[in-house]
Amino acid sequence: MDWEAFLAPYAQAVEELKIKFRGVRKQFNHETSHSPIEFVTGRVKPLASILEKADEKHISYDRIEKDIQDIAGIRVVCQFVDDIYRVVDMVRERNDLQIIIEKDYIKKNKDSGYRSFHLIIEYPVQTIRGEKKVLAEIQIRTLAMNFWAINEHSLNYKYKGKIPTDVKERLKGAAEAAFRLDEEMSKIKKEVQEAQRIFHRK
Ligand code: 0O2
Ligand code: 0O2
Repeated sequence: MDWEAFLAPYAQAVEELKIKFRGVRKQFNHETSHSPIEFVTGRVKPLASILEKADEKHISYDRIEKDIQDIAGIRVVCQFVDDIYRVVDMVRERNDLQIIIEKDYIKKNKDSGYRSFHLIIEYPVQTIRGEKKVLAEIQIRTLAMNFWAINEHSLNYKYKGKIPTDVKERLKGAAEAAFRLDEEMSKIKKEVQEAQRIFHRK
């Protein structure tokens, strides 16, 4: 199996999608007072992680491109929870990609405490042998959700996926605290906007 050739269209998709979503942020910043996008990152899943996931989930090599849907990953980080749904609506309207699956882990968080909105999309990449459609995962989350997820991810790495029960419980507590912070910030934002409207009327 020529893995380098297999991964090339995914790398192309990640680069293109990063440019496109960073372009959206730039346009919002230029034309409005608030961009729903704070920053955008992306990565191609390392080959070792792809093979590990295939092994764990009993996915044969010829099924990897269908069954591992986050080989290409884009992450869109927002300030507020509302912004996440604005970004989701925007992605739904785009005609350069197609949404295959939507997973709302914000309304219903994962057992770990993880929250984010995931979109699995199909994205067409132009290659020298014509168009190749690849699957990609877009993770959309707030800064607070991101802070939690990157910390939990590095603990998972440290404990090789077997986080001790007491640490797990504290992480769940921290996830709730992060969510309360998001809710509180949203309330403050609305009050500030309301105050500004009243001020302008006067
Ligand atoms: P780990 O342990 O895998 O998290 P840029 O210069 O900004 O265009 P750059 O700096 O090469 O691109 O990378 P970027 O996009 O900032 O990503 C850096 C880290 O974020 C990587 O972590 C990625 O794993 C992680 N990451 C970014 N976007 C995604 C995503 O959409 N999905 C997933 N799963 N991870 C993402 P490290 O440093 O490799 O470590
Ligand atoms: P990495 O290192 O980010 O690439 P599964 O992966 O079996 O749980 P599924 O359906 O393949 O389930 O995907 P899911 O759970 O919708 O989303 C997969 C990705 O979401 C993960 O990729 C993580 O990036 C992120 N994610 C999901 N759950 C958690 C969690 O509890 N904590 C953190 N920190 N991230 C999570 P990978 O491949 O697991 O890893």
